[in-house]
Amino acid sequence: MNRVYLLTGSNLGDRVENLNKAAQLITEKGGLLITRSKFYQTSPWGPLDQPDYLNQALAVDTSLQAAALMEQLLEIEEKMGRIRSIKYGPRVIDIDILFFGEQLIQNPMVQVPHPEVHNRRFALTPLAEIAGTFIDPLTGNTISQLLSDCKDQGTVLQFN
Ligand code: PH2
Ligand code: MG
Ligand code: MG
Repeated sequence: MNRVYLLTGSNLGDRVENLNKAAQLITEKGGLLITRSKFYQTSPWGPLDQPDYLNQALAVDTSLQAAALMEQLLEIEEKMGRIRSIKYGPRVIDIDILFFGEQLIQNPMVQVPHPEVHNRRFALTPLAEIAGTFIDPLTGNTISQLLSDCKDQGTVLQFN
């Protein structure tokens, strides 16, 4: 069993409904949902001419290996109507694996820790809410430390 940290994001359609639906499908197909952060409204990273995102971090316990979990997540994205077009462009749903236990994995299918997690406030803020003391196996720093060191100027606001 591994504790994994996921980030969901949506900036098209009913964003709350999309993140809720993704969380439900993740529990059905990925593993046991342990915690969800609040929703955060975040300014788009990448092309700025797209709507703000809602992002949420999730802690999940899974018995799947990383590649198998990734396959399930991609299926959920497809089922929810994600069309892959513009890089970093708008999307109904995106589900990223931020951390997969303490594992370090670098292959074309799966990269954990997520190669950009250290540079993205929209990922670190929700993650710090649910796992501030988790230690990044790459740097040895806690998530809270990564967040205070993060240079990303993007806006991240709690969403009610
Ligand atoms: N995801 C992206 C590109 N840009 N910006 C924010 N704020 N949140 C995201 O989840 C996000 C993004 C590509 O995965
Ligand atoms: Mg992403
Ligand atoms: Mg993705």
